[in-house]
Amino acid sequence: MSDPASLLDADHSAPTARKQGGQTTTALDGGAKVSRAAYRLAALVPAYRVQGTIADVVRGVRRYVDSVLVVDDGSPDGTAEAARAAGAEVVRHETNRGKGAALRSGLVRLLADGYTHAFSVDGDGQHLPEEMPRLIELSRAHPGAIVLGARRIAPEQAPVNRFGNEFANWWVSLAAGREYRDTQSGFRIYPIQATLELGVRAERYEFESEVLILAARRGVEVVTEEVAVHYPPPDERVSHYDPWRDTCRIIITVVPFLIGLRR
Ligand SMILES: Nc1nc2c(ncn2[C@@H]2O[C@H](COP(=O)(O)OP(=O)(O)OP(=O)(O)O)[C@@H](O)[C@H]2O)c(=O)[nH]1
Ligand SMILES: [Mg+2]
Repeated sequence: MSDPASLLDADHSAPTARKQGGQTTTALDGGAKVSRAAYRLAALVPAYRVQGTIADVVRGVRRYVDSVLVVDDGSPDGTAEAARAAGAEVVRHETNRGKGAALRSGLVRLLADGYTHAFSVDGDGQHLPEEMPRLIELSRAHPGAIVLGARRIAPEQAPVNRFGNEFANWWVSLAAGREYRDTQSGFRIYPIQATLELGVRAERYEFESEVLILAARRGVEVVTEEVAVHYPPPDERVSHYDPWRDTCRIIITVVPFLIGLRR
């Protein structure tokens, strides 16, 4: 496994890279130019009522990134305090606005702070920090791309979620016009500016689906890498995902693309 420090410092120059004003830029498929020399990565953790897990998440991910931003989305518990005590910067929404709204707030804040890339990691501890280096390496090699960590979920780990995931994958892939293996994974690296420019509207869990549909339609590359995840036993799991409500929201996001109301 790569040493985190080398990932932060390495300069992976691609064959198409060329020097421009002292910085190396690379022309990408969508015409976007990303400065390789200026690659700056922060972790972005959307968090809602995760006071029991957030400190470990912050400590786990900070080894691999320049800083950790937690967006506490109106949690009534001690999520924000625990995140701060573990060394994260915290942005707080006064009321709960949803995972998508939290990710968008975080992306805007990180861009203003000079970061080029954001590694989104769930606050409930399901994502494994040790899986980050491979994705970071891919992101450095494809700085204009969204790097997607496709979760390896064993059938016995989450039978209900599995059906919902397959269902969402099918619809989202149809609207995107290309096949995606895991459209719901929140373990991703976003090129911040390009992602904000997609104009994603979703406020809740549909954010992840809408990003992938818009990315496919606008020519933003998506690179997928399989990752392991941790699923605690069902009685210990805290999930805010409501299979009916949130799956309906995904369908409502997808349909306008299918009937030509959105492009
Ligand atoms: N900011 C914010 N984060 C949220 C909200 N709902 C969920 N999250 C975070 O999003 C991440 C994923 O939420 P989960 O409820 O675990 O959803 P999931 O991982 O897709 O579903 P499970 O497989 O059931 O765990 C966690 O880090 C939550 O803290 C919200 O309303 N606002
Ligand atoms: Mg979860």
